[in-house]
Amino acid sequence: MQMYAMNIKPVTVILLVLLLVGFYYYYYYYYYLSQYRFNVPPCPTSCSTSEPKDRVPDDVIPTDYVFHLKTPDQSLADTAHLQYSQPSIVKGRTDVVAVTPWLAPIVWEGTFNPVLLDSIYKQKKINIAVTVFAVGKYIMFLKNFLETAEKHFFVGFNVHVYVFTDRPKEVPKVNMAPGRQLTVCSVPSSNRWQEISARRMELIQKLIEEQLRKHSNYIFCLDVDSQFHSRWGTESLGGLVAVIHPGYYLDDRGKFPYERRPESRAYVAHGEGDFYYCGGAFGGLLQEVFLLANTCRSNFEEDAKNAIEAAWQEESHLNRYMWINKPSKVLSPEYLWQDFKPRNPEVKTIRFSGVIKNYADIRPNV
Ligand code: UD2
Repeated sequence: MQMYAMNIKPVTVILLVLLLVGFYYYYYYYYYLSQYRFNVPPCPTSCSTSEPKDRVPDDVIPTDYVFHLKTPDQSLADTAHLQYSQPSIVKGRTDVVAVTPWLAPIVWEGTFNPVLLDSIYKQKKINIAVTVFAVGKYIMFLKNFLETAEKHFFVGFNVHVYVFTDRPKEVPKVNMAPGRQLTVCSVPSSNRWQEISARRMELIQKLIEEQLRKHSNYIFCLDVDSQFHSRWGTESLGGLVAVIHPGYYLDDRGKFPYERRPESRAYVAHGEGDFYYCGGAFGGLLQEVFLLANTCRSNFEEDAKNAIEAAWQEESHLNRYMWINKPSKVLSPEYLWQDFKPRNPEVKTIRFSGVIKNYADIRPNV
């Protein structure tokens, strides 16, 4: 009996050790894999950017919204949506580049078929959220923004516009088509425009976390001092979507107004970077925009603790983020032109543009 007990002890100890080692590996791999679930690449060694730790739970949206594009329903009596022109791999735009070096599409007029794309996304019954901030005197831009959005932005789709303002009573009444709605969110005013602009990331992150989960599939975050001129639709949908800034796309990247101080978490060194993207328009799937907003916000706050504000506030942080986390779709400057700029020949259509404004009149500070 005693001999039996003595033999049992080492076996029990070995089993316990094996069990503990098993648990350790299970947790290590679970944590490791969950870090990369949304394709957030590891930080390069030169990078001081803190990568986000918070995750939106998996149930926000099924991944097939990006990758699974299914031919529209063939059983419908009306087959007009199937009669689109034949695609070609040798004929098309030759005056612009329509793909990035990491093989993301760059969307220009003439590179997509709107009828085909709409019919694919129509059957997915997608919901699109839009954020727009109209704080202080910027409320004056809201009416035109909303009215032109009704005419051109995802016409025929479910669109929910979230207006963030300190002047809720001044939000204009704009007739919206069925399936489209507007929610006003009150935010405090500020006497620094830089803070208003930069705080958007924090509020976008909170909106996704607290309200959009399970309601929306995609989100676009747009500047209010802008207007739509022609179609902005399903061709713009993607995981992480960035818009090329109209002011710099012909320049050498050395001239891009990236944040150049290494002390800042928005830093991009000379000789690095891809494109210069707009802070005034970006979007994508909820999870991706959540990660972007969360990272930009925490890096902005970290900079503030060290008494540094990036050259172009959240636009600088966004540029840093998009350099590390390559956008899966890039929208050409058709998607954010500037009204004071004459149209360049490669820009066949202007879809959205920043209106002419007098900064001294509308900003709370200079
Ligand atoms: C650029 C960007 C902008 C932002 C900024 C840097 C474009 C077209 N614009 O524009 O997105 O990255 O650089 O901070 O890429 N706002 C208010 N009230 C204010 C001030 C700003 O509501 O008093 C909101 C409003 O939605 C506005 C946005 O913040 O559209 C950006 O501010 P801006 O238009 O004054 O910034 P701007 O022209 O320097």
